[in-house]
Amino acid sequence: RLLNTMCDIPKYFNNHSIVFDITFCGDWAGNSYATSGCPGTCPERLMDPTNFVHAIANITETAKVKDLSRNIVEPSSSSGLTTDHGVAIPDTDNWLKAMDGEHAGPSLLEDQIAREKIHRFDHERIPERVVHARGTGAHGYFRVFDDRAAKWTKAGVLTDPSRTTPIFIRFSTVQGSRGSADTVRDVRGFAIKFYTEEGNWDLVGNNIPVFFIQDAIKFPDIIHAVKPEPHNEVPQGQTAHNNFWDFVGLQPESAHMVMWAMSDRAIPRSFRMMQGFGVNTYTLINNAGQRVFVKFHMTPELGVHSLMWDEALKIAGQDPDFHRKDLEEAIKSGAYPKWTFGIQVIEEKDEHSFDFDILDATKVWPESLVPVQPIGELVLNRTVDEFFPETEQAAFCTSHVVPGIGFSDDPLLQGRNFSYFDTQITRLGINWEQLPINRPVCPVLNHHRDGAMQHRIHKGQLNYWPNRGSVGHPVPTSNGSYEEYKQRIVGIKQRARSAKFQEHFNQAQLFYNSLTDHEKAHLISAFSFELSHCDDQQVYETYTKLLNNIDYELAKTVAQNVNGILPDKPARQNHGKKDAALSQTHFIPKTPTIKSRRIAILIADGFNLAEVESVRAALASGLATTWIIGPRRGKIFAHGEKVGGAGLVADHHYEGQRSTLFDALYIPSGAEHAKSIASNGRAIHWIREAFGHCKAIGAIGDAVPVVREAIGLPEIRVASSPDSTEVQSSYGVVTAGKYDVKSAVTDALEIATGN
Ligand code: HDD
Repeated sequence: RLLNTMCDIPKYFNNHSIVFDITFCGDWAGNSYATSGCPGTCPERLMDPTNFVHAIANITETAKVKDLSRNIVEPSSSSGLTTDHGVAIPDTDNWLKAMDGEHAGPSLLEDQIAREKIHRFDHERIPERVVHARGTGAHGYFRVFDDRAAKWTKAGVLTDPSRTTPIFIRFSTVQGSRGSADTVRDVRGFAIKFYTEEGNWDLVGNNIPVFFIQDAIKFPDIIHAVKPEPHNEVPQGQTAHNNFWDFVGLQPESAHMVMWAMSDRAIPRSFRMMQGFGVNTYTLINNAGQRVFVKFHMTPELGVHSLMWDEALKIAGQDPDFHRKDLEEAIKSGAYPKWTFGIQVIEEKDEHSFDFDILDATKVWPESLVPVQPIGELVLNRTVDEFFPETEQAAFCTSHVVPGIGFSDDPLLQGRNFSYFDTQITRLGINWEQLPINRPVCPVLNHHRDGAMQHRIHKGQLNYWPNRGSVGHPVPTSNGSYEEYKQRIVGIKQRARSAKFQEHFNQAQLFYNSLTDHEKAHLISAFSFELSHCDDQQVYETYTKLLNNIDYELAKTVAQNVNGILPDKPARQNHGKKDAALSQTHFIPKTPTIKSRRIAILIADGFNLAEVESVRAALASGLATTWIIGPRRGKIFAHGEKVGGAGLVADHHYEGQRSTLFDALYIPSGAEHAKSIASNGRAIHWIREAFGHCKAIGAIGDAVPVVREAIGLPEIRVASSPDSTEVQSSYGVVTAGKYDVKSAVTDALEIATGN
């Protein structure tokens, strides 16, 4: 009977392969069990959580892909078009009409086929996320390097190196609506769903390690202030407006996060080149029941890189889907985005040993005090098959953790734990966790029933607990279950914040001090841009005044730029402390890489083909992608080649793309080709703009004077003679009189090894 029942169980678990971890009780194999129970007290023993037969799924990297495959509809040419109720349709182009001979008559409401098509269309949209509406997602996996985290946590996902846990990540912006541009200045969401053997773990973080507010009750205020203003729904995808700056000017706890949001972090080059942070303080619990505080970190393999503000603004118009396409392009080309997963750990005994409260989400745990310990890696290796059912219907909850991971009293996290489940009910309905992208790959069995869009059909009579049932019905179990950490709580009920939560400027200053000069300059420009967009004098004056609490020079410069309040002395002394890991330059990979970088090759008829081919091959060896940009999209003829020859097919016309969409520019030699480029305004603009955005430019032979002229910088170093293969590099411009095609192999090797 037991075996028969076991054979039935997979049905409850949607036919997943299941590894049973069974404790037999006594002589339970007796066949009189069903009617009279096993000798002694079997039914009671079953109800005793310690004896529950617990099923654990054997999850692999592809488990979620397999799970989703149950819902995949393959394109099919063999089956005809049907209605939703499966009836074949002969014509989906013409509404049923009462035709008057050859002339159109009224369309008939009786046409159930047309009605169905229109009904379905009318209801295609669901509410967009109240924040983070614009986003994109991908599948991948997570694994740990070894079991080094086992001393802190019993979570298998964080300690068992034999596991490969499937993941889904959704990146997002915060302010804009679903159709807003990717490259706006904004925080980026970094939400991860780990489909673990013990259930789903959702880590819902950002690319900035701190938050605007300390207490979740302020969330509606900050979001109302940042979102488009209520009277005219302006602006879209921007914080550059009165309401945002009004709020943060009156809310000094936001000061630290505002510094990050005005830094280059808020205009990433790619989702693949951002750090991710869990932001809130969580806890880890080990097998001995001991607890530590933890923060989660994701560090990108490619380093942390940003756009320049001018680029970000232009790309928002030129290619509003820039980040979305970048992620797809990288995954499809095999340059799988990868992050090291690390943790910062603080022992319970040290909770109060810092000059900030470790439960305050407006503070980082400086890495100089609490180092990040790498424990695993995340890789994205699969794009979604369809955006809506996967990315749009993906729904995350900070409250979804697995045994071994817990919460802290971080007041922001506590509120988040309520809010996410709640919002999914509005967006997707109460059964949102049954949607393919959200459902766990391990068994889900309980007495929750019904609700709109219920997809599960539970067999049996019993939908409550306790019940008179036996095997096949879920019973509470302590075997591998989630157990709350036994935390002693003593308190006086009051609306208040603890003392250390009152200090707001130390870490804003630490962040500013830690930036390089160019990062500081970018930050000053960002403040100046944003506050210039505020036309309410009270707003920009209040904020420039607040800046003086962070840094006197910063406040002075911004105040001058935007006509704010010019301070005559610092509002508080700069403590002068720095932390290297706060500057994004800290994350430049030890071995520089051009993997997945986009390089534009600007050509015209008469270019040097052999040179282009060998440079391309060298770049490809470093896994960069090259794009031919020509005076027309189609064949461009090389020097010595007849019109009508094979040519090199340009991927884009000069007007079809802009330098902003590429990381570097290379112009080969070739006299006629160089002459054409020099006389084409758009081609010159390509060179000037690339230089203005500090992109690497390579030019050889006849292209060198063209580049020099376009940039208007005679100081650029060039080879001593046009025949020289000697490479000169200055101001990011690399030139040579001649390219020794044979050296392509050496160049490739240097590129591939990052030298
Ligand atoms: Fe939130 C979405 C990140 C504070 C309430 N949040 C959302 C998403 C991310 C974050 C990445 C998008 C998830 C997705 O891709 O579907 N939120 C954060 C971080 C926070 C934070 C890092 C601070 C540490 N959030 C926060 C607070 C509240 C919310 C304090 C409410 C009290 N967040 C929501 C939400 C959203 C959301 C309204 C909108 C869509 C969703 O949840 O699923 O519930």
